Amino acid sequence: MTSDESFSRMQKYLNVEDTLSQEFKTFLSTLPKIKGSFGPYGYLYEGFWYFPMILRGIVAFRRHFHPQSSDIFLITYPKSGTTWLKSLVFTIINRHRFPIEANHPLNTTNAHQLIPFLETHIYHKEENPNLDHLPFPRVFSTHIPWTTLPESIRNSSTCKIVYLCRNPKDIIVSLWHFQNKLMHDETKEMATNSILETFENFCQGVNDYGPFWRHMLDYWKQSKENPDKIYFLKYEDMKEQPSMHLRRLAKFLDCPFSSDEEESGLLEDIMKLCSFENLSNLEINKNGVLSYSGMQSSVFFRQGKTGDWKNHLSDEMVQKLINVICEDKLSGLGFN
Ligand code: PAP
Repeated sequence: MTSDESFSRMQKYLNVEDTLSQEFKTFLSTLPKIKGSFGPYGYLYEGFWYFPMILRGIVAFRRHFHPQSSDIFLITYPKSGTTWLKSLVFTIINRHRFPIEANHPLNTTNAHQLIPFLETHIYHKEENPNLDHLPFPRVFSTHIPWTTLPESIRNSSTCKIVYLCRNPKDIIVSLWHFQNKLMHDETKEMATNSILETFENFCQGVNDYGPFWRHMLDYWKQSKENPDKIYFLKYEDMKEQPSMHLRRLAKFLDCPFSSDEEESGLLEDIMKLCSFENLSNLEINKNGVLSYSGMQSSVFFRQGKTGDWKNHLSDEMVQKLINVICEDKLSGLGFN
């Protein structure tokens, strides 16, 4: 597929306005809306902002999804390391079925295809898709906030949730690059080119799935109350102490590493397979296209590092984010 064909498929995927049902349009008309920097309009639903295409998937998911007791949900705020988390969890839970060898699925398939997004993949095309073919345990991913998850998942005592969180300064920079990568000469309105605009929107919470701090805090609080159900992981910690966090993650997912596996160097092999350096250099991730969205797989790989915000955010911006947003919203809750 050429990049133009891929772009036109992606356009169709994002711009669903023409394909919305009358029922959904009526529903949208009841919601507060704001001109979006990415996409035509953002709509406020249960305290969070969404692009219509995403909201349609969320509504269908909430209406039709039935959790199974062994379901695993990988949840992130966008640009927090979703691709990495999907790669790691897929490899951990399938390590007996798919040993780390040349023909491992991650070598030929982008992680977003292996672990599908609920709202933008599974419930994007169909209102009520049949999920019977999925192997157990089923693993899904989503950016949906805690309070918008179906009650059946929130109340389940057996489903597991892994929430990956990232430094918001790096999220902003990653988001800005992502939006600009999706921008096309003819459709500049699709994305902003100014990091200041992305930054201001983020601070006001008016980007997809925003506000960030509420998204992250709700999962953090839930993880404190129910640590067997929600595992709260930080991108930066995973970078600093990968083995320790991989071990904890596998234990949380009820598939701990045996001492033989540890001694054989399996943890290091998993980290290597799922590393940014390895994945971003695979043909499938350099030139492949995601079948469900038409997006180039490469848009999910940029630097994969911590601290790039230092190259993009001014002191003033950092001060605003830390003082006004983070400390104001997070103080008193013991979140660092
Ligand atoms: P999302 O949009 O679905 O949430 P996500 O994977 O969170 O995808 O976004 C891409 C970010 O994860 C990029 O961050 P950056 O812009 O700061 O570089 C991307 O580089 C990073 N990323 C992708 N794969 C990996 C990986 N294997 N290890 C670490 N970071 C990764």
